[in-house]
Amino acid sequence: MKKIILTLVVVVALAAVIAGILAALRGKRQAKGVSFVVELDVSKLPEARRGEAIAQASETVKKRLVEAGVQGVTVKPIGGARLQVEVPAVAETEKRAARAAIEALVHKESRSLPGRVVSERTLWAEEEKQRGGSIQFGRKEGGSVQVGRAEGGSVQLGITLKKEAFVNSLGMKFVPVLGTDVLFCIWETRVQDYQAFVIATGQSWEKPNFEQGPTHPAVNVSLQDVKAFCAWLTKKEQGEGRLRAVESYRLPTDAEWSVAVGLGPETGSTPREKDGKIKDVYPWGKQWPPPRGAGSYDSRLKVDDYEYTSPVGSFAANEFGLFDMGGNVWEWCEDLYEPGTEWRVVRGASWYNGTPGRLLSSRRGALPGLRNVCSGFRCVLVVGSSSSR
Ligand SMILES: [Ca+2]
Ligand SMILES: [Ca+2]
Repeated sequence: MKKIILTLVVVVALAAVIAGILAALRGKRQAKGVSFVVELDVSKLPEARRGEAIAQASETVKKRLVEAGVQGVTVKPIGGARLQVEVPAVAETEKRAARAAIEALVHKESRSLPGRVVSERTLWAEEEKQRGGSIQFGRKEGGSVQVGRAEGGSVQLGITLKKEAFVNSLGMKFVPVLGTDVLFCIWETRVQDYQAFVIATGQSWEKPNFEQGPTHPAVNVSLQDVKAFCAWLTKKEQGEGRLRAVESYRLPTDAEWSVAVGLGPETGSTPREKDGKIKDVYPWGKQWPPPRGAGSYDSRLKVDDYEYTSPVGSFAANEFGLFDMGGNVWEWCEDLYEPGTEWRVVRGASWYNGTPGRLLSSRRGALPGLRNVCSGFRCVLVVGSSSSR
């Protein structure tokens, strides 16, 4: 009898140990990734256009994920109006953030085709294979979801999906720019935007000696004027509950502007040291002279049909969806051209410029911050998470 009881105890104990080992093994199992099925709502499209629209949404979503540094992602239509999105190396605990990110991305990239995630499945790996270059999804302060890439210990953040494609009270549109923590206005600040500020505050504003419509970029604005515009708009929209207390408008920094124009790493620590250093890179690419439609520049280049400024957004947008980064008006930045001086930085050249040196993406204009007819500005929106890294 005693023997039987002892055997039973041993068997139960062994079973418990085996169960424990299995549980521990399960716990250590690595997620290889996650697969989502996204269903697109095509009900508003005529039947004949649905197939093409689904294929297009699939391609755009994939492209944006790749641009954000997500490696090994696959996106493919799987019949019906459904897309299968497989993202590698997402930890089980981060699945929800990944799901929200994918959903928001689909929503953003297929505006006419609202989509939602209808199923998700974890893809398990046999062994741990996570190394540098793996994908991380995470939430930052303020609840924003970001897609990014971890490489050699440092995390390069990708798309900020909170407030993506934010439109403010003046109709100014803002989009995230990969590699910065802010949203950039896709346009230079327009006459109609600046006019609202002038009317509300009684700010003096002298119009230029050429014709400008309401969607042309505002000119004759000093650095002090444009900073006052940003402060006024921040206060107004915080008061209206459109912006949270941690959110605000300002000018881009010189470094943020470089990222937004698509420049690679620059050498030098001040705008002056970086000025004109990277040769042969222009906002439209590497060729000279610029191709037709490159932007609003000196009419002698024959790339546009405007003698002075053009309406914002008249030419193709860059990879981030930003217009007129090159040309139309020089854009004020936050920085001093060089510490210890009063010179301020403007970027991107204007309708008045047409020489190769002036039009380089790396070119800085150094101005005393005063009003002139070639300089305007572009706003960025700080979303309140830039201090967390
Ligand atoms: Ca022109
Ligand atoms: Ca410009």
